[in-house]
Amino acid sequence: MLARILSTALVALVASPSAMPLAAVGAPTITKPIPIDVSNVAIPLRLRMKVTVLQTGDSSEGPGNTEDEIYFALAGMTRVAGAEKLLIRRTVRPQISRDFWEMGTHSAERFEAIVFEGKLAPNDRAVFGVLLGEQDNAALGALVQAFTLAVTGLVERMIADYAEGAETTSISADDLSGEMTKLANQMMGDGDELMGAVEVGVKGGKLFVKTPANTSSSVAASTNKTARVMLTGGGGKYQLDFTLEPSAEARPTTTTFLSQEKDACSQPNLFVEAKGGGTVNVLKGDGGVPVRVKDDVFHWHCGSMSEDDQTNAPDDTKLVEVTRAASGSDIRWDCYHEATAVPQYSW
Ligand SMILES: [Ca+2]
Ligand SMILES: [Ca+2]
Ligand SMILES: [Ca+2]
Repeated sequence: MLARILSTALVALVASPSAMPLAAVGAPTITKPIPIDVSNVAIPLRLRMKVTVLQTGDSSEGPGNTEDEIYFALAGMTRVAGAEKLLIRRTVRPQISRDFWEMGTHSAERFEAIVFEGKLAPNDRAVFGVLLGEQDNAALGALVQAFTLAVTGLVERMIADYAEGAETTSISADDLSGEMTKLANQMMGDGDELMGAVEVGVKGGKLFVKTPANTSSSVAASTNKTARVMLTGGGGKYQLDFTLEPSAEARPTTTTFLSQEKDACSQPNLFVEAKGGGTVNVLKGDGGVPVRVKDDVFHWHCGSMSEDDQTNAPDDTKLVEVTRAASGSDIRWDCYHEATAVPQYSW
């Protein structure tokens, strides 16, 4: 982009009669560099979000309920080159095998998502409200107050940050408020819990995060490019890590937990065939050793390589994390689907 602007500027210089007055022809020419306004060049950016569970909310609701059923919802607004746009609400769940991202000690520990990919100049801005939800059957009465306080504060904060320094924003601000209210009403209507809510955005080419009062959320650390937010709603503890980066960087991979499978091997060495050839040796006592497998039917060898066992993991399995008991023969396979994350919004 800069190179194109530069070459255009040079062509303009050569072609401009005023830049080459006739009187100067034949005389030594001194070409002064033309100042180029780079203060508002749009840069292609990506905003990533990583969600990590530290403690599930459902584990406080009784024995046997170890896993949370997590999803996220979001909406936002952009002002790019002076044009305002509402980014309409969406609720994000995996598209395969399960309705929800199950998270906890027996399922996924984390997943990654992309909030947006798009060009932003320093004068542009983008703001998003991100809600982390948990499927539950909670009583509506208890949810209303928590949602109302959190979402009201969040929307006020977002509109203030978005409108700052702008001449007209009222239409988008009203629309955003409507989108966020619809999200909250839908989540409450389903009896789902709000684990946390955060405003995240880009202003002046820099990342910012805010956690208004009553959102059960707090900013643990933040720079112009990264931020960590802790969510403690619904009796749980979740960590959100945001990263603002050039969109030329590789997109993150997001994993979706499918199931746990069990097998047995009493030998010291367990060789698991990996996608693309070779084996990974998993020893007794190893925990969560990742192996990318060729598909849902993958082979493994207990001790002697002449044995050839196979595990029939769920369809769509791309990755297994292998855990072996320190003594005895138990093997646990945590099976995941793996895919490249796609942006929730792009421009
Ligand atoms: Ca819950
Ligand atoms: Ca649960
Ligand atoms: Ca639940």
